[in-house]
Amino acid sequence: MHAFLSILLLTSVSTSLLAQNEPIDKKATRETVALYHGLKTSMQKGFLFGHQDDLAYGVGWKYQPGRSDIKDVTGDYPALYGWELGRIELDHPVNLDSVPFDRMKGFIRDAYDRGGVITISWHLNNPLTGGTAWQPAPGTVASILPGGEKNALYKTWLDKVAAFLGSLKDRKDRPIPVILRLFHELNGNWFWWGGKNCTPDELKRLWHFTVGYLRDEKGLHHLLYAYNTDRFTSEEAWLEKYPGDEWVDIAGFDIYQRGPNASFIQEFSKTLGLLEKIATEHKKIPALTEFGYNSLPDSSWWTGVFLKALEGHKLAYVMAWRNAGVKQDGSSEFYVPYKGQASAADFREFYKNSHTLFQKDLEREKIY
Ligand code: BMA
Repeated sequence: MHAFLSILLLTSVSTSLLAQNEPIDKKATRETVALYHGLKTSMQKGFLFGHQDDLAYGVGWKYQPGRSDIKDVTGDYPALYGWELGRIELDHPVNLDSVPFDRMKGFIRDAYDRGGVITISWHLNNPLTGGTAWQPAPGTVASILPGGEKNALYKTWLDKVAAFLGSLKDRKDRPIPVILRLFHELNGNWFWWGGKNCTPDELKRLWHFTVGYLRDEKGLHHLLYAYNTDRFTSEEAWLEKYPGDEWVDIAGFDIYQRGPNASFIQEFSKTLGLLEKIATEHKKIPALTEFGYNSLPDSSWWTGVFLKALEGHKLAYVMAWRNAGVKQDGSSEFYVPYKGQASAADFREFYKNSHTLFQKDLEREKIY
């Protein structure tokens, strides 16, 4: 009797441990579960290197089949690709950075075909005012929660996102797993869902509603969910709007260098330590969901600053923001080198480092 009870107990303990070691979606597809475990395994060796909009354009070029600034510099593709859905909610054919959604679908398929990992963000407009994501207004989050005046509108927006995500299929017609990064940088005040523009409780309810809608109403089971803040200085700050362990797969933050190297290395490294602690305690996969040093003015930034700060830390992936080049307003924006850029040679050294994983490393890792 005693032995029987303890076996029972052991079984239930190991099941609950196991339960925390799986995607939050209990019906996640085989490939999605494989990605989840693949990331946990690959992070023991190093981090996947990712880049936003990598295949769509780079500095000085747009839509050249097979091209990528990372490939121009290293001869290899990134391991992870970021894409953005802003304006899909308005039925626009192109996103807020002019990337056509139909082309995006093709790029996602090509990357997945090579074993690449896909992550998607959504700078959705303000559903209350019709302004952009950067135009907060009091009551916006409350207005789209169930019972709110814009909940029905928000559901139609989620329907469009779900249709796009649902249409991402591989050559065998199976859904392509996507890391969906909802309501990013939510500790900053610049987005309508961020900082003081809503209460922690409102954001948590919005998260629960959104995940529940996509997963249970729309039946999408090829998604991992990433929760990320901007730079932060304490565990409490990161957790302020955290929707709970059963609602998040990946834990991350975004950070951009805007000041001197030494203080950036110190802050970045300290923040990575905090993230690792949080990820361990909450059994989540840690990731640097966005980073960059605009226009890369330091020719040895990759090995001298970025790698230095990452030393001794474990992350599943890091994702550099987009190589927009010269934008319509005349300003310039890029975060990975293009051929001939000052930090290109150093980026090749970074590429050779055993902790940085690109496409060719993925072929060995078999992440899916
Ligand atoms: C910002 C900039 C903008 C862009 C936005 C959404 O950080 O790159 O140019 O429109 O992200 O992708």
